[in-house]
Amino acid sequence: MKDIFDAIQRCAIRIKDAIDVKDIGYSQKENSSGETQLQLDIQCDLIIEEELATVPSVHTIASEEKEHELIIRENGKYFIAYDPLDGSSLVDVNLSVGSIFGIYEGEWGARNMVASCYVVYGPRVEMVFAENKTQLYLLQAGEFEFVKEIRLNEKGNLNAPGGTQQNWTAYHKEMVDSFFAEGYRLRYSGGMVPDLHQILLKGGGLFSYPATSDRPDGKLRKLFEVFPFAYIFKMAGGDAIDGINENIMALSHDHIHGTSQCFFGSKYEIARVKEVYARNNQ
Ligand code: P6P
Repeated sequence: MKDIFDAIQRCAIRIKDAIDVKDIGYSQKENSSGETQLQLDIQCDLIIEEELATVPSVHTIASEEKEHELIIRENGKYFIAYDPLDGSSLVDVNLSVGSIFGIYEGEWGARNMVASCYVVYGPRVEMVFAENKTQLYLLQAGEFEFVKEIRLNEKGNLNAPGGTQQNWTAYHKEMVDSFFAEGYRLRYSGGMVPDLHQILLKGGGLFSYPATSDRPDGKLRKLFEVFPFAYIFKMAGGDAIDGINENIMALSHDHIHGTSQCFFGSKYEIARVKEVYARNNQ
């Protein structure tokens, strides 16, 4: 696993340099989700492909920016799904963005996840890596230095409600509002990585991206985004669910770009989501 950790560090340093250049125009291409790709999306995808391809333990990689997986070496052990630059459209308004990595052993699938990682490119570049615990690293003078283990409080006070509100179900809106009525603060930038990073580092809260009338299967991708953050939150003493199944890490995926509604947070908030969704999906 250390060879993967080291490769992700090299990716992060190269991607940070790529972000710092001035031209971030759109390409003429679309990704598998029909989103127009920034030149930067394509560049960051190539950086990660180059670096992961040098790692002997890697079998196959899959990018959110590419339709199909790429077999690197048949005798490899790990399958790595990555979102090269999540929230990349926020770069041109100078908001934080991130890279997300899901590391699966032997085959794709939540049950095979053995580690996950994200890098957040903001005023500072930080990395969170979860294997048996969730650990924070800070990029300083070209090296990622260990900072601390991240542990969530039982209850937080940040509320990050994703999705188009006019397309929420009535019971989801009622649930989101119930947290505001308890004094929770709205913290939502539209970037999954910084929005979840804030909840992790500020002790807790709730990030939600529900099924909506325009996105009945949710927006966020299981292999690239949902399972990696679910793993990170669970290893940090929080929880994650899809609102329907008991265990999100037992969810199957119909194809590598499959999506799911998802909720990540402290135990108190996730218990509320479970109760509301169970009551309204009987
Ligand atoms: P909405 C960015 O495009 C992204 O994939 C995630 O980073 C983010 O959490 C979500 O979409 C934001 O979606 O519909 O709330 O703008």
